[in-house]
Amino acid sequence: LPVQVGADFAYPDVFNDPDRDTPLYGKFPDGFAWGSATSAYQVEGGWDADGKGKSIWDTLAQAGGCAYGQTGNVACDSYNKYAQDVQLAKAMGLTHYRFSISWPRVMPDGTLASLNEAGLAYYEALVDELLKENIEPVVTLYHWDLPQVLQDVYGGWENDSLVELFNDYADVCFERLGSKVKLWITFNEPYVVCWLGYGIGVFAPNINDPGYGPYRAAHTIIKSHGMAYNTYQQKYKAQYGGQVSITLSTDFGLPEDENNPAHVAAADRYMQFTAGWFAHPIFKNGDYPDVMKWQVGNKSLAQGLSESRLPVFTEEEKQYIAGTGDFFGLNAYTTTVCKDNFRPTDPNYEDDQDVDRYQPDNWPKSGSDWLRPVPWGLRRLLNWVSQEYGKPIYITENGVSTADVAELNDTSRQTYYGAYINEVLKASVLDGVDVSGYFAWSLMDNFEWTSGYTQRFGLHYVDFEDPDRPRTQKDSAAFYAGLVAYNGFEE
Ligand code: LGS
Repeated sequence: LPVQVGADFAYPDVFNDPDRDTPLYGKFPDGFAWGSATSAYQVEGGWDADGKGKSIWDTLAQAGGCAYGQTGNVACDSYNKYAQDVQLAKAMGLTHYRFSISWPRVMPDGTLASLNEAGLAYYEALVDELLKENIEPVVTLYHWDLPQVLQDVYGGWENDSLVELFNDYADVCFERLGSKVKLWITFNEPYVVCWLGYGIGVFAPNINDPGYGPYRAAHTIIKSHGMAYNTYQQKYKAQYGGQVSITLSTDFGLPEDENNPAHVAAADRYMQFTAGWFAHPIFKNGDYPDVMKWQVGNKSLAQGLSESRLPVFTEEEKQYIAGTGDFFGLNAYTTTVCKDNFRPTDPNYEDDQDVDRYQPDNWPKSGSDWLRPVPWGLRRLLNWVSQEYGKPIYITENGVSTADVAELNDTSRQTYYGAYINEVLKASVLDGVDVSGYFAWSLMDNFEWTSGYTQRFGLHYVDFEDPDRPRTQKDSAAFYAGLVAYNGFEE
């Protein structure tokens, strides 16, 4: 397949990017990490196997909360088929594989007292299988599947008790897998956890409290991340020398009018409220972005409250949170147009940002409503992240869905990967952004949360009707393998 860069996506000319359709040929830096990613609940199945406890996603899905009443009870059955998954990764020549550990598989009730050796053994076997094939494991500790008991007893992430409980869990994972795993991610996309889970209530644990829930949950998550990072530094760093960080998600915020400073500020504000919420404390000074303190603080006062709805870190907390990321894990899929809509006294908790956001109707589409392919947005986002935080960046997820049909000749996915990865190359080579690696979402079709199996993101097709869950390579997997083999784009 020829290298198709942006040209296949017919964009309106309004958002002017001079070299967006010009391919760049060449290689990524030596040692660039080429991976793909999955997460426990989305692929493992085995929801109650060998002593695993229930997670908040088991609860949501089993109660019928996902499309067509579908669940991750079996999913891709990776709990039994992990060796096959490793072979898929190997066949593509991947250097890295990112997966997550299910907390309730390792600790069914979320606490050390319930430690489940069978659960740990599964991850030890997966890691050994990867290392046997010379593929580096990248482990996410929390990809959304909180032990249900911690939701029932403590109310989940809104409760400060989870800081130490998460630290106990992380400590066990570091201790048991640390000699073999060198790249650790504490949390996947806390923005989604906090906003969708505790704000608008569409994801587990389905709490609808936009004014307070997200800010409280984020506060606990940031402290939990900081404590786990410090635990690694104190107990394991000298011996194992690994890196620990967090994966954050944001769309690129594109100002509706780049010559209008109010819209430029709105686009920045949008990225501060999504990525900066966590990145500012962790990579900068241990505290929230000023713009969030202003927006959430002033809003609160205008709403007649006596104090800001944004919780406050103590000086001691700020100190242990600042500088707790060895790299920036970035999940990025699309771009959102941002327009200033400053409403300082608006009592509507649903929009503390004062940013109107939309994606124009004439942008290209995918199998997901929210995902419009905008390759050049990723280059600009990488530049923004690099300028803001100055850390090496791993793109820990990027990819595209297609509708739920058995399509192996997935040309749109090949176009997407070609175009997006070429923009990563431009950011790396032309702009000097320090990009350390790229992970395609996903290794295979899997359980897409509340969308169930209706959106397929995989490089491999999975037949969910067949009890064996057979995997079949899509053409995009071969295309991606070509980029991996050359370490870039061959002219
Ligand atoms: O599968 C998830 C992918 C696909 O789309 C993965 O588990 C996540 O880490 C990541 O969030 N992923 C993803 N992100 C886009 C989320 C958009 C949510 C829009 C929801 C509208 C109600």
